[in-house]
Amino acid sequence: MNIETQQLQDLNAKNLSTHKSQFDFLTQTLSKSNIDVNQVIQKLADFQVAIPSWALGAGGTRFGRFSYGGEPASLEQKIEDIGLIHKLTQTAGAVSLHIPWDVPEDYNAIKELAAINKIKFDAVNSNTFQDQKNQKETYKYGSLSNTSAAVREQAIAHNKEVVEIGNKLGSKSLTVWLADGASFPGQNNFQTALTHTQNSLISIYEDMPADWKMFIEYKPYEPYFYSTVIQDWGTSLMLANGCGERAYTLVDLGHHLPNTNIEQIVSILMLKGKLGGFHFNDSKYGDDDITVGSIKPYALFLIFNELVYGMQNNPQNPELGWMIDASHNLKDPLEDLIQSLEAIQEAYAKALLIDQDALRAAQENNDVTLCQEILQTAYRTDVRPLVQEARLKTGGALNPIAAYRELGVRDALIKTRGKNTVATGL
Ligand code: LRH
Ligand code: MN
Ligand code: MN
Repeated sequence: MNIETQQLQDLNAKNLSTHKSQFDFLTQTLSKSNIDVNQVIQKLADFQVAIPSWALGAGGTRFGRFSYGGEPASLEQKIEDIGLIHKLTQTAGAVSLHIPWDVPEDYNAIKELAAINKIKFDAVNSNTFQDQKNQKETYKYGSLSNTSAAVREQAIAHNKEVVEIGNKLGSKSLTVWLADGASFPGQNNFQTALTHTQNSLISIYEDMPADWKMFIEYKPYEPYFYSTVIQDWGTSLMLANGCGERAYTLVDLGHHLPNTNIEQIVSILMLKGKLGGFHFNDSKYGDDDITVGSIKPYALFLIFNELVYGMQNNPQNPELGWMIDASHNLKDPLEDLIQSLEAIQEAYAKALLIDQDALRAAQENNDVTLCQEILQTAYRTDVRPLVQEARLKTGGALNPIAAYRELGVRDALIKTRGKNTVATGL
């Protein structure tokens, strides 16, 4: 399945005049508030989010898995799927690989295919939360934190191998997420587990090429339910500091207890120059991994407000690795990812409209009402014409979901790949 530029232009032509009038109206309104619309559009066009290699098939729950049909059976097909999403949205110019779910067989062929589809290789993810075939030691009682040196060594070696794989593809960062923890009080010695984890991470860190970054992801619970070794951003930051300059915290939106103020975490990590990567998703209860912006779009906007502030005011923080980490079992996985990308772009666009100078002045004057007005004026603006204009400029679809359906992408994929397909992932 291939989407031709001409096909998109033909589809866009049908809605062009409506778009133009909406865009012109919004531009006039925003210009009155001294907003440089062209600059906003350029920022939106430049913003690229990596698609996780584990989210292209229908996800499962721990109770079951239902095939969606036409799912990718190989890494090649996954790259092709990301190529389709990127063609439509012009926002998905990267892939984040999970190893060993998606180890390339032929590196040159994969690199070539990715280049054709204009896809870069973003952070590579290690996996020490499942035992793999022919693996000597088990991760049942943890990996980098395990009481057994042999298990820790195996997990360290796996992470080093993931870096090697990523290096051959042009990746520049490793994301480490550990399931390590305990389900029962007394099961673990907290101090020993953390000390082992720090030492294991240092060993991986010291082996990374000099231009690589390490992202340390935290999560409060699941799969274990009493304690998790890297439970929160403070623990992650402590471990990152213990490794060195190129180790950072990774924030996954789903990895917080209900009502946690994630935007404040983002802000403080950027102040300290230690926010490295981001996993977008949304949730109602726990690490639900559902479509970005589907439950708490205002929270997402507030997070983007801090990200925009940090990108403008915190040169000590590196450029961030943006990734989606969402996957579920109901919608067409590609439509789901397109919706996530749109939600990200919208939240970013709204945050770019915030009058930062006015907000700062209102904060200094303790004008609480005005602070809220400034934020909500930006939030209540319908920014979709800006996001559409950015897509139009870069050759994408004005309406990606509508285009996806009109082009019959899923039917074409089912035709070539079959109805009862299963992709690697969760
Ligand atoms: C853990 C997690 C982590 C994994 C991914 C599959 O919940 O967020 O990032 O690598 O899910
Ligand atoms: Mn994650
Ligand atoms: Mn998660």
